[in-house]
Amino acid sequence: MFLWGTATASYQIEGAVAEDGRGPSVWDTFTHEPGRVRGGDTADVACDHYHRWPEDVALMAGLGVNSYRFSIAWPRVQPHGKGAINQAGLDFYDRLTDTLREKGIVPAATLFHWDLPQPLEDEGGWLNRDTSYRFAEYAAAVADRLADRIPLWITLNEPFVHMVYGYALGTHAPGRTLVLDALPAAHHQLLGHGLALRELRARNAEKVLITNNCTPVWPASSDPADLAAADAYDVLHNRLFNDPVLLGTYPDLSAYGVEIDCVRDGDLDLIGARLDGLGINYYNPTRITAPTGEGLPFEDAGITGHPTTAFGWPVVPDGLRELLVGLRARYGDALPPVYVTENGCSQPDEPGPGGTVDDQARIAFLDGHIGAVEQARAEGVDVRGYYVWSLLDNFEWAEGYSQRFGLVHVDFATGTRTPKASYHWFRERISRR
Ligand code: GBH
Repeated sequence: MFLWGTATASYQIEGAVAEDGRGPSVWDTFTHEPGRVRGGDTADVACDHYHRWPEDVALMAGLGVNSYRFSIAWPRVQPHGKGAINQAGLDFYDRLTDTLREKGIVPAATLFHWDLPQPLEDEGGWLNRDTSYRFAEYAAAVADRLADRIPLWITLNEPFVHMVYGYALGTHAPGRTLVLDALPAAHHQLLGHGLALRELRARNAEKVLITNNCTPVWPASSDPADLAAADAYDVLHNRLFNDPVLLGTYPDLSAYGVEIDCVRDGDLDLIGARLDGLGINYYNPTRITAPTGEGLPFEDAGITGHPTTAFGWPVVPDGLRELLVGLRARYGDALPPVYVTENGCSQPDEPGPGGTVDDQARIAFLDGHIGAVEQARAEGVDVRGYYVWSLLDNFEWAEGYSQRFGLVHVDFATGTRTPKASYHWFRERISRR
């Protein structure tokens, strides 16, 4: 069964940040620091999904999706990031899981979508190897409770983005600006993935994936310097995360004057253990040129000549086909079935007269990208699912509530949900298959 779904993440939709024993996460800390998030927005309430989840499940049932990808908030399950398990936190996901199943919607749970318990950050966060072991302990507790009813598990969401924005550039929590010294955050996340994978297997989880955000890399010209820069970017963005989980090796970084010096014996065996699928999030390709100054071995050249989203990201549906076919070409039989665990766009959606949201640009975006998935399948790539980011307009990290990605509009003053035109379009689109 091909999975058609929508995706969300705990911190972006739940709110209720201090309820039923939830502890603080790095994102609670970050959003409450001045100047971090546009407009000073926080996710203290967000979509209030923690209270309105029955309405949100009903919206998905009305949409006709057969799967839902959500994330579990570690600080609800383990408020201190270690030690005692907070059963009230797990109860929330238990109820959600059962209700989804009653409606015929396959739950797909992500264990880490960036909301690290603050007490672990206080001990170094993902720069500290101990966090990998803490993550496995948390994964085991969640699986003890839910592995019998959740068939699809995603250990980490986009470790690249979490490393780069959270630890290298500081535009996301925890706000560190270590540039290339952020690399241990990559290895420790991946080690956490490998250790959690082992715990999930021990508890008979049906399918385990990791979700990497991948981008096709376009050299700005055929000049050898641009080609070399594009290759360097591909290594850092894509291969640094895909190679270890699919091949059990890291790409060679020595040409760029860096190394991952925290790898210990046995780590890559854990990280490279067999996966049941690779989750990929696709938003857009990246065009790369040779650097003009010292520092990083590449520069983003920007993409012109394509429509853009409200965020300014280029809309290139064929990039998704290119990415999928490229993964198959690079990894061959080492590539497990692929699930597109996120794809979508922000648009300036506001209700028009009569209260409807006529988001034709989102419809065009989704139509093009679903077409690209079908082409990739026709070209031999085993794609098993497609999840729209997102079900609801939600808290878009450093952009606060200013970027709307939902099939369903949310009025953040009242919490009112209004399905957009794209919601009705997607229902039609998936019922036709
Ligand atoms: C995902 O990250 C996250 O998983 C999700 O939580 C988030 O809400 C969603 O996407 C939307 O942002 O500068 O034009 O080259 C996406 C990671 C990183 C993808 C930035 C697009 C830059 C586009 N994104 N990237 S551009």
